Amino acid sequence: MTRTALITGATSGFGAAAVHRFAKAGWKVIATGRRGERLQPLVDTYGADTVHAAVFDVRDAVAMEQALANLPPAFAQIDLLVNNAGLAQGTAPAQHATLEDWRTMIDTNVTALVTLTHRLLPQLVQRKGAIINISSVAGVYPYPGGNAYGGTKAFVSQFSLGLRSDLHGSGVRVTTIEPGMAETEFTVVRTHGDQDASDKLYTGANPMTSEDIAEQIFWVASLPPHLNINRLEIMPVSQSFAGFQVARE
Ligand code: NDP
Ligand code: 8X3
Repeated sequence: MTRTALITGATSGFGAAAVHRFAKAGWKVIATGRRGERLQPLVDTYGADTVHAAVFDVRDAVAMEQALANLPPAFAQIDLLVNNAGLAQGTAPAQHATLEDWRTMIDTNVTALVTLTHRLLPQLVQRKGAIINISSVAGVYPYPGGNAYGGTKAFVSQFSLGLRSDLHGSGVRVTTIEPGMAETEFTVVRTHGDQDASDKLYTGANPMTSEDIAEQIFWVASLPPHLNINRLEIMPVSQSFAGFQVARE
């Protein structure tokens, strides 16, 4: 039977690559994001029977509800929710960060994610579906300038484990994927549009690609139904850990 995935943040990066991966494998996909002009080519490529574009800002609960209430019947039964839409804003230390950036990250990475999850949980339970939440290594390992971004991703990881616990016995699977450095529009967004900073970060680093992460999302979703990957941390070989720091007088 054809299964249906709802993938947020499908206009770019991991989300767009995941739409391709799932659509090519025969899934129906609801692709969401604000930039509708980037979703339409996905519909054109795979056909309106395979990809449905739902254009909304995940922070707008009313628009989200309208999009879900107006799904075509063929897309209304969702088996997999991929909570991928998200962003970092700023790299400044906390004492120099803007409250606006922090709120944008919390509204997008946390509030929107729990709103959509809460909305879809009843049907995911009914269909013994699955949830894949895109967190980050930033939610596990602190680094300078990670402050609120890392906090939002720590929430995503712990929320996912909590869901797993509450959904015990329901057959619903919950996975957190925690990627390290991957080249997408992430750093251009984080730096408020600094393409040079993004290029410098990734040049020579052999970072992961969107397709690398899409493949992991697809693998997790394709496992036999008795298996649950709780969390999957994945980095490029070129990235690892640095030590603690000590400030001396
Ligand atoms: P991109 O910037 O390439 O993609 C982000 C996606 O999120 C876009 O499709 C964007 O769509 C969507 N999005 C952001 N804000 C909103 C909003 N308010 N409403 C609707 N959609 C929104 O970045 P990535 O693909 O790298 O990021 C995907 C996820 O992976 C994020 O949660 C990110 O935190 C996480 N991540 C990224 C890593 C990396 O190194 N790249 C590593 C670890 C985690 P649009 O702007 O069109 O609305
Ligand atoms: C993005 C990965 O290492 O830039 O979540 O924080 S990192």
